[in-house]
Amino acid sequence: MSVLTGELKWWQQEIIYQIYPRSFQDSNGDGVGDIQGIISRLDYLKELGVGVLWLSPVYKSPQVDNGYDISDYYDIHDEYGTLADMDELIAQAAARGMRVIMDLVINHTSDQHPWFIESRDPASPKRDYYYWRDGREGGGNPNNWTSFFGEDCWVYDEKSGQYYLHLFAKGQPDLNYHNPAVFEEIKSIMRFWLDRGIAGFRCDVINIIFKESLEDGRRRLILTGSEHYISRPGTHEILKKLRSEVLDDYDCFTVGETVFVTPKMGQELCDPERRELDMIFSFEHMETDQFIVKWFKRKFHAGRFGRVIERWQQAMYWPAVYLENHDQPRSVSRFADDGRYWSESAKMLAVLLLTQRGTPFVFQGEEIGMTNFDFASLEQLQDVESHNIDRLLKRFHVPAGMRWRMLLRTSRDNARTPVQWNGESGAGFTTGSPWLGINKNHKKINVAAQEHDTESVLNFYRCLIGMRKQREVLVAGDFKLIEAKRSRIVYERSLGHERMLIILSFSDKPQRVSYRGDLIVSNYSRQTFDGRLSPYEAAVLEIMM
Ligand code: ISL
Ligand code: CA
Repeated sequence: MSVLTGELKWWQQEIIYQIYPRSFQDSNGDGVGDIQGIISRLDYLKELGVGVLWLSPVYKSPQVDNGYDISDYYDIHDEYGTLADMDELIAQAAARGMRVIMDLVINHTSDQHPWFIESRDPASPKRDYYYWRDGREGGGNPNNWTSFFGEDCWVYDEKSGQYYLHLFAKGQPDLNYHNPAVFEEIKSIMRFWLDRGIAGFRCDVINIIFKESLEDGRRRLILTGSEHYISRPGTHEILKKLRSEVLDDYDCFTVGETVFVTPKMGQELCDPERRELDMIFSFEHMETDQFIVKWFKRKFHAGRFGRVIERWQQAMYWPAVYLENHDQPRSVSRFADDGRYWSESAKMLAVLLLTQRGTPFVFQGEEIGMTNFDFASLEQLQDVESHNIDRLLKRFHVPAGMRWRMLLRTSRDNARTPVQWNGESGAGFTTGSPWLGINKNHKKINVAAQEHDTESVLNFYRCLIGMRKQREVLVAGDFKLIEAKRSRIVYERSLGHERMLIILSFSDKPQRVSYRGDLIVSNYSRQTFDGRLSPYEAAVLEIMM
């Protein structure tokens, strides 16, 4: 599926920047990022060279899961601002040639959403907006499913005498897509925002929205029951209809977050002929350092990583390329070295991100090489998932030291610490007390320190983004894996007569390779390439044909 037909669409030529609004920029000193804060950084984003901003949810929300629990889809969360602020952001971005996309969280709402509150009354017309079921005969949950956040996925509601389903936190009841009224509600929500001028959606856990049946699942270590809802035909139907009944009326695109997808499922979800999604985020490359479940780590292996990347580069018509988001630990801490070779490592990963086929997504702070959170106690973590998991592991008598090590490496808060704008006490993020701790390394790793340093990670990103825009071979050229082993990944991009070779070291030891060509990108200050690779070196060679 790697042959492209016709011209590239605008969203295939842009670099997308993910903003986690809570942690991006606070404008009023309450310690929480907000929309005015984002507006104040638009020039920075423009200069970085990104063309689209994806905002994690800014809708009204009790913030049980930082906005992924929505209580009003038609309004902005108070801490973040107002609808007028959002309109201003869209307009100010447009004035700089940038577009904004929003997160569309439609698998579930908040339990504080008026639909859910009404639905707790069994006689309410909203009852069927959610999955309400009787317990089993003799007591207990309606089925044996388990949730994404390490708990049961049913809650018994005294008021209505039944249980409701939630695949994520208790405060996130799942919507029932067997009910056509729910589908109509979603269509109006999408139109509301598209009419305000947004350019598309990142669709949260979109491949699991349709539950085909609520029967017991095969028992598994994680997500018992998932065979009943992962990429079922009902989901494909909904996506096709959202496309033809809403999205087709706008110049927009969608990128679906899809969990537990295989390349075949992924390809089916965004095959242009089928007209469902435009791109998806797959997770297999993020799982190469995990052992069955994310809380059990295995050593990162660049060879395994490279082979997974290759598989998805080949499988997808148009890949969404990313190494970080708000749910994953920081890439430089995870896949390379955030110590001695921090700068080389962050730049090497930038090359990996920006030389693959597809549309790259940069997560806030990745462009300055932000590292994992240096938290020192569980109390410093805010994420509902981290606390649930710790409780669950404790119940299974996993020793405290082991639980701690797991959280250090896997907590989603690793990615969620405030953006490090400068070396001052609030890191330029806030003048108040930040909602989540700021990494102590902000004294060294920050935007202000990198802004005018020609050797900085930030300026490396700027150059590379600029170069990618000039060279279509990097955007759309064929991808061919040449080598993938523990110490390095090498691949080739080609388009017509153009050929580039990308050599990435994942080792802290020097290596020798036999590739030669004109050196056009290096994360070391070199003019030519003679086959010697320094630790974590990245070299892009142009090969004349
Ligand atoms: O982050 C994960 C595990 O640590 C994933 O399983 C994650 O829960 C899954 O990718 C779904 O993520 C999305 O939906 C969640 C929300 O908490 C995440 O932040 C969001 O990206 C529920 O809305
Ligand atoms: Ca604020």
